[in-house]
Amino acid sequence: MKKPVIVYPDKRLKSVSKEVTVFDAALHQLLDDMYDTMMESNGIGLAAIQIAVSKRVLILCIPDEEGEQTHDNLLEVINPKLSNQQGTTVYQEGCLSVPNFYEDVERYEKLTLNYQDRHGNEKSLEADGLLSVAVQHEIDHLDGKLFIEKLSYIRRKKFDKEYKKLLKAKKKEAL
Ligand code: QAP
Ligand code: CO
Repeated sequence: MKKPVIVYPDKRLKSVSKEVTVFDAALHQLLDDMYDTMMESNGIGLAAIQIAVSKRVLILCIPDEEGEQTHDNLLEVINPKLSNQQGTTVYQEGCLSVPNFYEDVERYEKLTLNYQDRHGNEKSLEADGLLSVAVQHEIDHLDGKLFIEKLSYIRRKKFDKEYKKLLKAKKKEAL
């Protein structure tokens, strides 16, 4: 089932998520709810804290060459650990918890991801390109960090201004 996505400046987005120790039906339900929420919100990645669950769980579904998001490309990542980070790359990022704002962010170009799947099995993969960027963006959520914190001073000022304007417009709409 689709869940509400919490948005900046909600303080829960700053919390550090806890390791998963039990791989049960409740965890599988969480992963399924995250999938429904991500797909219905037109996202390519989602961390559990974005639906207010403080666990080290994230999902990714990177579109293929035709721009299609297929269930075969769904990656369910639990208790992730990064290593072998190499190079730098810049990508224009967005976030379901920071709606309608996109800005260039610098990340590692390549990395190795170790994680557990929904059954607790240990997995490992090498990532580059958009997958690498998305993994880093989502792991930041588990550590209570948002991509806007990585912007230069001048770009952060631009964000503060634009986002305030957006929140004001939304409040008006709600009246
Ligand atoms: C994180 O972000 C990401 O503002 C996933 O109105 C972003 O799925 C990883 C979205 C870029 C790598 C590169 C944002 C949808 C989706 C919005 C998302 C919006 C509608 C963001
Ligand atoms: Co995000």
